Amino acid sequence: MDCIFCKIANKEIPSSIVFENDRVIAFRDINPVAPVHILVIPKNHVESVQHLNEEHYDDLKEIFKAIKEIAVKEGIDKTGYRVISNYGKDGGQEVNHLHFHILGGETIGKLRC
Ligand code: D5M
Repeated sequence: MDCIFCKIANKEIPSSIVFENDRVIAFRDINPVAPVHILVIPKNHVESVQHLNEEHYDDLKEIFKAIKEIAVKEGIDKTGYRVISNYGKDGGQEVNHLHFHILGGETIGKLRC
């Protein structure tokens, strides 16, 4: 499968990794729209929120644990941040591997990514 985020998860292409465990990897967005802009993904390929089912629940648990931990590491746990997952054409999804954007480091306007 030709998936850029699978390649990042498999370390086939470089990325700026900020968190990793056996299920989840997080890296800095290549086109940041905020001072802190990090993508959190499951290592196992799943296309989007709309494609999730029970077999992914353990990954989701780890993703949201990771988001909290990353926020603390990045120093945005007190000031706040936004978590976004785009799906499909109208949602503006560009990469078809489930990912959660973490945006922070300044007051985030309504629409960004
Ligand atoms: O957002 C997909 C996001 O993925 C977009 O903000 C750019 C980012 N991106 C694409 N390729 C890379 C690499 N190689 N490293 C880091 N970030 C990347 P979406 O929600 O699908 O619109």
